[in-house]
Amino acid sequence: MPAIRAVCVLQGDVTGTVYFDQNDASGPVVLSGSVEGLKKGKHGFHVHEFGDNTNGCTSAGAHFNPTKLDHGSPESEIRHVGDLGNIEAKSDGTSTKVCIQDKQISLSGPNSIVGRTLVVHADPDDLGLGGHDLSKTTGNAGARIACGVIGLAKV
Ligand SMILES: [Cu+2]
Ligand SMILES: [Zn+2]
Repeated sequence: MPAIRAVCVLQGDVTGTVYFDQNDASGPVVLSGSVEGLKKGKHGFHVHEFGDNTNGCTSAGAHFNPTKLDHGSPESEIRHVGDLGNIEAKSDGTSTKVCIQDKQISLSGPNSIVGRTLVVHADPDDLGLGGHDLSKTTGNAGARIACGVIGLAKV
């Protein structure tokens, strides 16, 4: 299988560009890029089900969850495929590097995230452990402050 690359341009209250690279269809996907303008702290970072932004980030639906499990940490066996945890801004308004490697998302097959939406949230994702009503569905990560559709890119 040839390497596949996808890209997402994030737009909203913050902006960013994130690349997704996968060398082997059964191997990990490496995310790289940056998000500009975040408030200091952790921000939930997920792939949501639909590549639909007709009514803003809301139209992207829930977390991409083809295996019908509860929300969780990216390291957990029990998680949504779209659960990428958090990105963390070191201080207000600066550029935050995205540097994530994930074994569940893919750029082809049943776990493909191509044509879906990447969302950045206002608040930290509690990784399913917060004890809040929303912990097991969204990680209680708050508003969707930026999003973009993930599309195929030139390798
Ligand atoms: Cu989300
Ligand atoms: Zn989730």
